[in-house]
Amino acid sequence: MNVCEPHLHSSDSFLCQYSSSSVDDLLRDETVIAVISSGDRTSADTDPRHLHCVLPVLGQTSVHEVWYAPERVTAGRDGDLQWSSGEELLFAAIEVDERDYPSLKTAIHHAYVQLFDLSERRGYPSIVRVWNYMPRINQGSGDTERYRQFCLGRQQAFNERRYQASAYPSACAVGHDGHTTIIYLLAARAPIKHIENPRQESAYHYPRQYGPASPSFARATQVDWRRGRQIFISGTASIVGHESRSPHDLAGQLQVTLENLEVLLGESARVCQSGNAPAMDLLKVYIRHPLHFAPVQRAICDRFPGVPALYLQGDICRRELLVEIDGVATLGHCATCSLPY
Ligand code: 3EB
Repeated sequence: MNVCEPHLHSSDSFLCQYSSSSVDDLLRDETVIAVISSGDRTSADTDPRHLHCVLPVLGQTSVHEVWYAPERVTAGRDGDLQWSSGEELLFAAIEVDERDYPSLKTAIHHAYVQLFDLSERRGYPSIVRVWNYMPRINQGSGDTERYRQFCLGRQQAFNERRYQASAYPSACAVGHDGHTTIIYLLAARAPIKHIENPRQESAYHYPRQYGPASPSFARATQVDWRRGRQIFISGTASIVGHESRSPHDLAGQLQVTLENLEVLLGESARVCQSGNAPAMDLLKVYIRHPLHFAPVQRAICDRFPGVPALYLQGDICRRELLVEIDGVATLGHCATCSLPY
């Protein structure tokens, strides 16, 4: 009898881990493709694999998000870009100071075009996941709101580089109090599959009331690495259909958000023809008000016991939203017979 054992468990994500080791120690490992630091800046970022993010860490002092390739990586800088790559995977990042551009929209457009062109040039055309951290995301009213201007610049870049909506990557877009926008991404050599959430309107189909350009992202993305199949989950918040639920109400939003994640994990299993729901490996939680940290942490630990979670203070792109959760999950499948468990 041929018995398939799961090759991966939720507790041993092979791709990403949180660590509080020193940046220097982490970078000494040549299979580390990226170290994203949050919290206090503890070292000069000279290595192109290291990126410092301005979002304050809640509940800890400083934590690093560490991404691994199974093999030694190559790294470099290219104009404003920093990147590193392994055989299957590219990490790329850009920090843009919008004061160097006519507008936020043009700065974002420029950043995205550069990231897309680098991914193409280096041979990783499948953009899996993008993290967007921008200053004062909720400032401005109506269509001048900065998040909406950001969406315009981003959409223009996707259009120009001929990405169809079905190729939009998973993403998150979170605000902070700093001055520069930080965008980083992971891209793959191999084809990938994007997944939508049946409980939510696709963001790229949000109606006009949310801005002149719909947000360009997928709800989740499936990637088959040699090491196994992973699901990247976009920032997920208290939105059903296209409407915010439980505005300004933390308990209500946590419930809706966790339900949205549940539905998305179920949909990922369905799309990937897996009998099992993906196992959550890691969570990244954005919280608007630092005082909400304890109740958010409690809800997350109840629902995802034992799953490492990083809590950051960040502004969610709709003012009435208080919390957003993203993460990485593993979908087990048998590497030898390709059958789902
Ligand atoms: C939402 O579902 C909440 O603009 O890249 C989540 C994930 C959100 C990504 C983005 C925005 C983005 O619309 C906000």
